[in-house]
Amino acid sequence: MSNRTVLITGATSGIGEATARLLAKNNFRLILCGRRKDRLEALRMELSGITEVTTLSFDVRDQHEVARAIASLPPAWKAVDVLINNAGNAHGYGPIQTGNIDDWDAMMDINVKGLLYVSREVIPGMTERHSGHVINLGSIAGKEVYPNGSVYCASKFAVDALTQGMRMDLNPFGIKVTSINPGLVETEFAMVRFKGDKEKASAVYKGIVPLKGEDIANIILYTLACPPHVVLADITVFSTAQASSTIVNRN
Ligand code: NDP
Ligand code: 8X3
Repeated sequence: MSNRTVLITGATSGIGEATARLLAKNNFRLILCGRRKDRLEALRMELSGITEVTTLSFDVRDQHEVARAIASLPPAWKAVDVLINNAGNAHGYGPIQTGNIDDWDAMMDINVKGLLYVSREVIPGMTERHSGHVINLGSIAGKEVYPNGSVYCASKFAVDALTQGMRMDLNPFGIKVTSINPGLVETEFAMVRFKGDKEKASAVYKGIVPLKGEDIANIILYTLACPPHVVLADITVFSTAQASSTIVNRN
């Protein structure tokens, strides 16, 4: 379908990993990013028989690390056509009055500032070339707030605002900007949120058929397959069992 170069943050699990696999099959060149080097290397080995793949290991919270990593890309990889800002997580679940400050910092630093740091390094190449596509992973949590999730929701509301602002600022350059806002997707997300508590994590998806990383990957591929004059600006996607952040039909 394409030989565009795509940089995916958070490619070591869940939505990012599924997207890497699907885009590889569709002939996109991949820059896979994440902190876990072993997983990046395993994915690189798996996918490099199908397409060209390179990896960058960095923590999106560290602006200097982000800048250094992206500057280290060899010339053949410097022109990023598609940036998928996917790295992110919820950390903790509970009311504001007893919130854990480290969790708050993690969510703001990763989901908001990390997205900004990566965007700041990649987007100038797109504006120079007057072409590109930025896809930000928002969430239903960036559209409606739910109890015990206020700071994660705030971080995703910020992503929503940034996506809208990017679309405006990048409009003169012909750069597409897309926001994808899923409901419940079964990935490592709940395990991270509940700090490895399997019981709490599996309860999130109990009694429903949740979305899978592959479902979001398919939407990303469809978004990328649109003709040059079409941009899917803002997509909210639920499993059929979900109607809102708080209404989930569990059997
Ligand atoms: P996963 O936990 O499966 O994946 C999260 C990814 O983000 C991992 O690859 C992880 O890589 C990366 N990441 C986390 N922290 C950092 C960091 N500090 N620096 C660099 N990379 C980091 O979750 P999902 O796949 O579900 O989440 C992907 C995106 O989708 C997130 O933005 C999430 O908010 C959003 N989303 C998820 C939903 C869900 O229900 N699962 C619903 C709506 C949106 P590593 O640890 O190797 O660094
Ligand atoms: C992830 C979806 O509902 O767990 O962004 O916040 S939710």
